[in-house]
Amino acid sequence: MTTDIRLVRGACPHDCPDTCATITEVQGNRAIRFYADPLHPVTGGWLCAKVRPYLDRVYAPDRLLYPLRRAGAKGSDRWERVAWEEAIGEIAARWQEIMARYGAAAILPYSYSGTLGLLQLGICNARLWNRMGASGLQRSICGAAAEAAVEATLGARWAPDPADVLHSKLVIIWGHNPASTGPHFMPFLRQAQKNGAYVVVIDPRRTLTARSADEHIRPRPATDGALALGLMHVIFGEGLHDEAWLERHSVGWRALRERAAAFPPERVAALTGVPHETIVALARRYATIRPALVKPADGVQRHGNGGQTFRALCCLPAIVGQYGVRGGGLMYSTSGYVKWDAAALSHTTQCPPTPRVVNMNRLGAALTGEIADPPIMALYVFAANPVTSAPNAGLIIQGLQRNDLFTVVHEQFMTDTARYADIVLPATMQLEHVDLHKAYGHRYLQYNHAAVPPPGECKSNWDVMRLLAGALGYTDPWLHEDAETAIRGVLDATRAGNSYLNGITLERLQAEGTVPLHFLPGREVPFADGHFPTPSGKVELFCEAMRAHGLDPLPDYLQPAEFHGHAAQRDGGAGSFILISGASHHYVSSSFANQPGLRAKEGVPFVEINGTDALALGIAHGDEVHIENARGWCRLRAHVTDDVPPGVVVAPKGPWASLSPGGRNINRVTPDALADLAGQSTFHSNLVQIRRAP
Ligand SMILES: Nc1nc2c(c(=O)[nH]1)N[C@H]1C(S)=C(S)[C@@H](COP(=O)(O)OP(=O)(O)OC[C@H]3O[C@@H](n4cnc5c(=O)[nH]c(N)nc54)[C@H](O)[C@@H]3O)O[C@H]1N2
Ligand SMILES: Nc1nc2c(c(=O)[nH]1)N[C@H]1C(S)=C(S)[C@@H](COP(=O)(O)OP(=O)(O)OC[C@H]3O[C@@H](n4cnc5c(=O)[nH]c(N)nc54)[C@H](O)[C@@H]3O)O[C@H]1N2
Ligand code: SF4
Ligand SMILES: [Mo]
Repeated sequence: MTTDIRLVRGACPHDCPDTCATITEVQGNRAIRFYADPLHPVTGGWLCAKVRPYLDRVYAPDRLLYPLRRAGAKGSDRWERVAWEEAIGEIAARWQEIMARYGAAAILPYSYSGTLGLLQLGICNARLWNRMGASGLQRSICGAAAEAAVEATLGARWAPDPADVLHSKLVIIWGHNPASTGPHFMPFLRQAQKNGAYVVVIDPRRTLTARSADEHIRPRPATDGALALGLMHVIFGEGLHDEAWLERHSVGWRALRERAAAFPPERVAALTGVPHETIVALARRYATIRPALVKPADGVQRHGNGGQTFRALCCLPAIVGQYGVRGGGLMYSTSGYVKWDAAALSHTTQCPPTPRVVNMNRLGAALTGEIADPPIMALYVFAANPVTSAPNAGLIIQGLQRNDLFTVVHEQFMTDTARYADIVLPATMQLEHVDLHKAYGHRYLQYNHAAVPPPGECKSNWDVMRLLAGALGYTDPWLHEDAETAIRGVLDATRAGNSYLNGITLERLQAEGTVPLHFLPGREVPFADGHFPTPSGKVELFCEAMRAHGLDPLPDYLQPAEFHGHAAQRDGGAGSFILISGASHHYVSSSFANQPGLRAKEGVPFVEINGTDALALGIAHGDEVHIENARGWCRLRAHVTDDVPPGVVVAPKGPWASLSPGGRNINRVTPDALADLAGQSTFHSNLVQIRRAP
């Protein structure tokens, strides 16, 4: 007997600006088809290569289905199955012991972006931990410096609708590779280009995005701050700035002009490696072609100087009066339109103060002694895979091997991190739980209905939190709400103070799936009313608030510490290389990197090296190479290509160590040093040595 087919609306939960609207066809209890919502204005009826075969992930034979307890040495991957009650009881008992002896600060929850849902991430990384008084996590692995720079300079993380690029005549995509990392922007960009827009990509690597640009400019890594100041130098010097706009809407433009005076094109050419004429031509284009859009993402700020670099990028549209113009301005992130009500989300007023905050980029150091009084004695990881994705992974593994550390990992798969757990709990996937999603690349909310029941004994993040709260004896109702009540509470509280949510109820989200944010007339284009929600009400080119971060209030260019003493102009062969490890095309960070179909497409983990360098090192295309620095080493397959310039090598993030040659991945060599702003990660300020593997 065949049962009817139901269509269930959902949202892609992964860390990607596009937050696609999805449809699952369900027959009985089984999802039989999964595809894009054809009517969503940004999803546009197609999903990316990663998520199109999503049912392979949902029904993967290696999914975790039952709680497991370690039955061998840490990391030995030997397990015994246990019942949920036993697992939860053991976790609660161990935590209570630790709290009694060291205080709850000795417990560290670690989560990041396996899902971006309001419930399964937002509420789950707040409520229980606040109630316990556990250590907080500084969530700075991704775009913290850019976020802080945008908020300080403009007052809010607002961005145009992606379709507004159809009004642009010049688009500068800066340290961003949307063809891989936010692919639903590309059809809009193609159309803009057909309409005559001139597209410039600024990236040391010839990315998929750069291939189809009108111009590709390749600065040396981490010199973008100098490049931006050099553009300002030319614009001010030639009187092409919009003085009337600057007078009315900005703070400190004359001081910034003085700063930019120190960056003449000759100096900037020497620093960046970008020819002098290219700098002058781009500055003139940017000042005269309107509307002009600058679209940066996070790759450019994962450097020691990422905060100041991003400050400089945020200043550019002001110099030429492009904020508030449709098709102009800055397109970084839309996530500031809806900031979930903090009290409703986390109930902090009913909780002890957070005792301390641990920077997630320093996880290895934190577990091995940097954090004391009390030391970290318990780690709870969910929606994250730090052994694969966090920097200086060797030190993290050293920490996870501590016999006195109690580690719990809630996961969908036996990841590199889960292998080091004492207890592994099986997690649901997006088709099996409910959630609400806002996007960082568009301005629609997406509701995700559960489509099928969880397989085996999988439980959602929120359901596990509720069990843990119960086992710890917490009776607060906000730790036990059902999923819908929790989402409704945060949505309703947020809507009360946020006009972008006018008329957006849970019922409407559930019925319609996709709901556009509400823009009051005249506010569709960010900053169109000339007001910036900064302390001055203006664009803060000179930003007093930067002093509190120990930074110059004016944007500046300083070389990251990792590069001090490193020859600016390399001769190839000798010395060290700058290693960039940005997004891979077929994975989202380490998510999907265990899926056979996608691994086959991505290929053996590789590093791109320029032909000149390869020749000098005796490396041929396809050779195995040894990459090394003081932090560690890994082995990758060499791709010899002029997609990377001499002196720079590129090895995409994502491959699991356990599925890589030698059982190691690129994060064995990446730095856990912090950037100049917001505790930002510095993955790309990374010097390595390379040689042919014996
Ligand atoms: N397919 C895929 N999509 C993803 C992800 C993924 O892993 N795979 N990750 C998701 C996540 S977590 C994020 S944060 C976003 C990131 O989105 P993006 O920021 O677009 O992605 P990245 O590849 O990290 O960095 C973009 C580019 O920055 C360049 N870059 C590095 N250093 C410099 C520099 O000094 N100057 C300049 N000008 N460019 C530089 C890199 O070469 C890279 O091409 O993408 C999301 N989407
Ligand atoms: N070398 C290098 N490394 C990088 C970067 C880089 O540029 N270079 N970029 C960094 C960036 S931008 C980011 S954002 C981080 C991301 O780092 P992480 O946040 O650690 O992301 P992933 O590695 O994708 O791991 C997410 C895990 O969550 C699991 N998961 C998914 N959904 C759920 C759920 O609902 N519940 C539970 N319990 N688990 C779930 C997935 O199976 C997956 O194993 O990586 C960083 N790593
Ligand atoms: S990863 Fe991005 S592009 Fe792919 S389906 Fe999800 S939201 Fe869409
Ligand atoms: Mo990220």
